[in-house]
Amino acid sequence: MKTQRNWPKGTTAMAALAGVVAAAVVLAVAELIGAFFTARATPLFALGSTFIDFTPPWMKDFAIATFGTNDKAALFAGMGVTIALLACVLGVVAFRKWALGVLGVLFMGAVIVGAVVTRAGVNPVDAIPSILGTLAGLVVLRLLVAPLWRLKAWPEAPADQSADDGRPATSRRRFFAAAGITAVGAGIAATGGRLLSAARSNIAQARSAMQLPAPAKAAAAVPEGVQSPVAGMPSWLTPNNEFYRIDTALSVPEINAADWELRIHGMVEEEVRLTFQDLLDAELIETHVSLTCVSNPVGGNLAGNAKWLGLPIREVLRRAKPLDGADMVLSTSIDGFSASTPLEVLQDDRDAILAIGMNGEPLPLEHGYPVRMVVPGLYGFVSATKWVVDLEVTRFADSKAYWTDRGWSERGPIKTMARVDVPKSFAKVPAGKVAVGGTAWAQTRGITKVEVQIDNNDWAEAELSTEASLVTWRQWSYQWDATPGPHYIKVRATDGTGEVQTDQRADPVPDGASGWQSVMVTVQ
Ligand SMILES: Nc1nc2c(c(=O)[nH]1)N[C@H]1C(S)=C(S)[C@@H](COP(=O)(O)O)O[C@H]1N2
Ligand SMILES: [Mo]
Repeated sequence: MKTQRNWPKGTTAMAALAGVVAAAVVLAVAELIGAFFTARATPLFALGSTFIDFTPPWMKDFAIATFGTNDKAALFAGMGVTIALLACVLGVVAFRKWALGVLGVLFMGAVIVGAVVTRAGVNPVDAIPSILGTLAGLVVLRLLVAPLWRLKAWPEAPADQSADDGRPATSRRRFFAAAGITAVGAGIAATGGRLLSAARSNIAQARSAMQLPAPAKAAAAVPEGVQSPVAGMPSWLTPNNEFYRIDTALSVPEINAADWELRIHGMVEEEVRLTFQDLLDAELIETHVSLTCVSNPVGGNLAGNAKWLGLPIREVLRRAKPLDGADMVLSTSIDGFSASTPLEVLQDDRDAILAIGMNGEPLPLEHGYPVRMVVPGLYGFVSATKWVVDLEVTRFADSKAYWTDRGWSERGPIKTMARVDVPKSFAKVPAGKVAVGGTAWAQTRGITKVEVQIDNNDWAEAELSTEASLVTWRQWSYQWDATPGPHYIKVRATDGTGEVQTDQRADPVPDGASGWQSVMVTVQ
C-alpha cells in the first residue's frame, strides 16, 4: 500500500526542528516563571536531580572518574542532547498525527511535573512553571506545525489558487521565520529568568555581609614547615575557591541563615532545636581538618584541607541525651541528601562540628552555607552533610543514608592514601636531580612515613613535612636522581598505627579506593 507522504523534501526535518523549538519554549517559559519559585522547581534541575537520585553507584563512579568535578556540566550536556532528540521525535509525531503529538508533549510535561514535585523541600505550587511551560510549548508546536501541513496539501492544490499562501517556498520561509523568532524569544526568556532569580536571591549578599564571631577556642597554630618545599605543590591550606566540590545538588540550596533551624530528634531524651543565632552565641571552636571524598580514585584530588569554625556536635548531643541502643546519627540536608555517622564518632574528642566558617569566611554557598557538618576521619558521604537541617539519632539497623541506599557502604572511615603531586603523570623532566612531592592522609591516625619506589628499585623514605595534626593531610618530598628514559614513581604511606598503606587495588565503590599510585614520567 502506498502511503500518501508526498510532502516536499525536508518537511520531516522541519517538523523535528519545530519540536526542538517547542521544547526550548517549554524550558524557557518554565525558567522565566520559575524565577518566582524555588530554583529546584525548574525542569532541568528537577529532571537532573531525579536522574542523579536514580544513578547506580557504578555510573556515579564512572561520571566522577571521567568528568571529575565537571560531572554536573556533563550531566547537563547529556540531558540537553537527550531532550533535543526526544523533541525531534515529538515534532515529527505531532506533524504526522497531531493528537498523538499532543499526548506525547503532555506525557513529557507530566514527567517534568513529577520530577519537580518529588524533590525534597518543593511544594505542589512549584509545579506551576512547568505546567505553564508545557502549555506554551504545545501552543508553539501547533503554530509551527500548522504551516507544514499546508506544504503537504500543496501538490494537490489547484495551480490557480489566488493567494500564494501554501506555496512551498512561502510556507517554508514563514516556518523558518517563526521558528527563528521563537527560538530567540526562548533564549531571551531563559536568560531573563536566570537574571531575575539571581536578582531575587539575596542569600549571597547576606553571606558576604555576615560577621563571624571569634572562636572561644582558636585553632592550634599551624607549625612551620607544613608546606613541602617542592615547586608546584598544592597549598597545604586549600583556598575556598579551589576546594573540591562534590554533591548531588544541581542548584545550590539557598538557605536564609535567619530562617535556618536544626532539629535534633529521634532516640533522644530531649528534642533540641538550634537556630543560627544559637550557633553564633555558642562557644565555637576553630580546627584544621582535611576532607576526603570516597569517590576519590587513587592519586585523585577530591580532597582538601581547611580551617573550620563551628560548634562541637557532642555539645548538641549532650543536650539531647541519646537513648541507650542508639548507634547512628542520620544527618539530612535541606535537599534530601543524608549521611549516616556513628554516634560515638560525634561524641568523642575528635571535634566533629557543625561548621559555619571555612578559612575565616562564612561557608561558601556551594560548601553548605549556612551550616554543614565536618567530621574528622570519615569520608564526606557518611559525615560531611552540607546545608544540614536535621539530625536524627537512630540505629544503623533502622535507617539508611542516601548513598547506602545506592550500593555504597553504611560506614566510611578514610583509608590511608599517598599521592604524587609533582611531577604530574606523563610529565617530561630533565635528567639529574628531580624534586618529587606529594600529599598523604590518614585522618585521625596521622602519617608517620612515606616511601617512594622508582621502577623496581628499593623503597626509599621520603622527607615528611611537619605534621600539623592527626586530622590534616601531610605533605612529603623526595630528591630523585633521574636517569634518561621512561620511569615509574610509586608511593605508599604508613599511618600512625604503623600500618602500611595496602597495595590491594579497590574501586571507590563501596567504601573508598585503595592501592598504590604509580606515576609514569619520561626523563630526557
Ligand atoms: N547536602 C549534601 N551534602 C553533602 C553531599 C551532598 O551530596 N549533599 N556530598 C557529600 C560528599 S560525598 C562529600 S565528599 C562532601 C564534599 O564536601 P565539599 O563539596 O565541601 O568538598 O560533602 C558531603 N556533603
Ligand atoms: Mo564524597
